[in-house]
Amino acid sequence: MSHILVTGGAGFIGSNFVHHVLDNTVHHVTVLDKLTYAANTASLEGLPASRFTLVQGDIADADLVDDLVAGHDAVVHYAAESHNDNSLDDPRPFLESNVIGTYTLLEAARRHGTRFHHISTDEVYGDLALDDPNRFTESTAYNPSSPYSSTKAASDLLVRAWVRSFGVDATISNCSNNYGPYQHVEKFIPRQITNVLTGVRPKLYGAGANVRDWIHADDHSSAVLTILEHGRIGETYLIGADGEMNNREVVEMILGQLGQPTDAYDLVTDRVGHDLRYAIDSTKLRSELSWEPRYTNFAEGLAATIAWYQSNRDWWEPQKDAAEARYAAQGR
Ligand code: NAD
Ligand code: TDX
Repeated sequence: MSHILVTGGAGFIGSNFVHHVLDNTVHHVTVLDKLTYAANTASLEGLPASRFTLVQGDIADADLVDDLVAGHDAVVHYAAESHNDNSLDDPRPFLESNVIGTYTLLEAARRHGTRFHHISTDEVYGDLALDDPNRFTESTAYNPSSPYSSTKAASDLLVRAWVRSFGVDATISNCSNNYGPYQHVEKFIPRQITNVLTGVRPKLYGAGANVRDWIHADDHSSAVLTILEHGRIGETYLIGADGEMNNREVVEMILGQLGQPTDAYDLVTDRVGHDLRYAIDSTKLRSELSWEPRYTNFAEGLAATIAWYQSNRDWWEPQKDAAEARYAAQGR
């Protein structure tokens, strides 16, 4: 049996991966999480105590990280400051967690010869024109736009350098926009669902024409486990499920599924530097490692996600006022 250290395992995608590993393998999981505003330990309730341990701590704490990495067979690194809007207000925590934190983990993996998988984003590639026939591939040049995406790009480059210079056994995955249960209400889809559930109109940035390539978090987790078990060391794999939609279409679908008029949203001040379109070509992952997404019907996945937010108000209500206060201060 392997012991896997999952950083950021109390966040949206990390907690989904923890459940996925415990449900589908015999591995033991330790979560290392700072428990920032973005974490929710309720996402980890009910896990088997014999196979799961939660450690509260910072991935930039070198002594703690060294101790933990020494006792594990693999590290799967999700921990990050993850929200673009916050990075535009205050970039420093993004540098500390995403860059220094990743560096700290890599040094420990190097010392202990530990398998390392780094979770990253398609945002490192910048954006595409709406009519560009191309999608991002593993060979697309890095061109990040925001403080958030530039720190993720920096962390990817650190991983590549630690593979080449120090022989760390690492892989990288860059995934498109995730949706599903347990996502923080600051993010687009949960913000709009919980707005409608609290009697507030959804807020679209700019004209709502920006395109995101949606993937269910369960599909992201199955892809990461596949890469951890079968990926080639030193390689990058793009993860996506062919889910391109513009933001207006998504808001209209949320409103429609919640029985509201589909034009009952507000257009608000655009995000500065707002990336226009992301689109992933995941051919390498599919052909080399035989991975396929299970959630290929976005409307069905969205309906299940809406149902989850409707029946889990205790999970998200405590975060909602603080998230909306941050948006109000930004005029959004
Ligand atoms: P999230 O904000 O929901 O969770 C991040 C978690 O990391 C939180 O639990 C937080 O407490 C923890 N964390 C932050 N800084 C830490 C530190 N210094 N030490 C220890 N723990 C710390 O984020 P998410 O949406 O689940 O994203 C997880 C990862 O996936 C990130 O690396 C992100 O870049 C990447 N990613 C996200 C998406 C997406 O659509 N959400 C898409 C592609 C990649
Ligand atoms: O209220 C909103 N209105 C709106 O129109 C919010 C919160 C967002 N938007 C737009 C901005 C984006 O075009 O919706 C789109 C999605 O926004 P976010 O949920 O903030 O996601 P994004 O900026 O695309 O980044 C996400 O995907 C890539 C994650 O937050 C990142 O962590 C991941 O790397």
